[in-house]
Amino acid sequence: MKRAVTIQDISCFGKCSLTVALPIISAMGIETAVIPTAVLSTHTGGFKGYTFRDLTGDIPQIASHWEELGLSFDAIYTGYLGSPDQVQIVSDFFDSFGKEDNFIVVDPVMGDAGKLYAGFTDELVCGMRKLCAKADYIIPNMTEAALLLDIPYDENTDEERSKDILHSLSALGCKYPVLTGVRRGEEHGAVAYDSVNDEFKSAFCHHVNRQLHGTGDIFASVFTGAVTLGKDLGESLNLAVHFTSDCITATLPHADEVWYGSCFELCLGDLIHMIK
Ligand code: PXL
Repeated sequence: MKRAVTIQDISCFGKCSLTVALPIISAMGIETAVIPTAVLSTHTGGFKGYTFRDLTGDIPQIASHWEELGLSFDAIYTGYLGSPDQVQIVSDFFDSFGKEDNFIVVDPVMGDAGKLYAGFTDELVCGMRKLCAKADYIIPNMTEAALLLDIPYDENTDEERSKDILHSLSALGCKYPVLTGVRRGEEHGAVAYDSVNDEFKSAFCHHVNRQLHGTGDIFASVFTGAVTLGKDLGESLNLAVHFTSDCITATLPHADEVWYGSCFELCLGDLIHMIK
């Protein structure tokens, strides 16, 4: 059985980060260990007055206990990190647990639609850039790619620009950058660059016009799970694009009640079939 560890916050209500990654990666038949980086009462998108308990100090203690136990992971996947200190600690975790025969996925969660998420600073952006250099796969959206590359945000994701951005992202040091939220006419999807073989991959499906919180986390979780199961870059991209789109579609009839996230739970059964 494969084993992954995911390092990100737990937003107690709101369907993102760990409350998405844990059920999705587990449903894919992968043992999923977690390191919660912070506990929030809700996610920060649209809720007011949320609580935030920083667990930065716990991360090195958890890591050293795991080192004593001799634990190892097939995949290490990080998402939302709440502070620049956390970025450094996660970087140390990569040094301890990253091996020749496993891989690291960094989802540089920092913002969307051209805006940084609440509480994020330039220092965190700088730290995230360094973390991306240590990753095998990074999964930014256009906002995060612009922040990582220090270029102005621009929604244009035509083929030439996406390829330029992927090239520049790979120059940060990661082998396989993946760019999400890419539009091509009526289609929506993701593109990736395999810098080892100098090949581009892409996956698209029909665009569903609805922005929902946590869809980036759904994409990154399915993608990480698929690579962990040994699927290649193109297949993993395809699965992540189609499953994320299915989750958005499944949410449409409930979109007024569930404004804070997607009804991904309704699609978990299908995911089990999609990976066969
Ligand atoms: O989905 C990304 C995410 C993760 N964690 C927290 C968030 C967000 C996006 O808003 O607020 C706490």
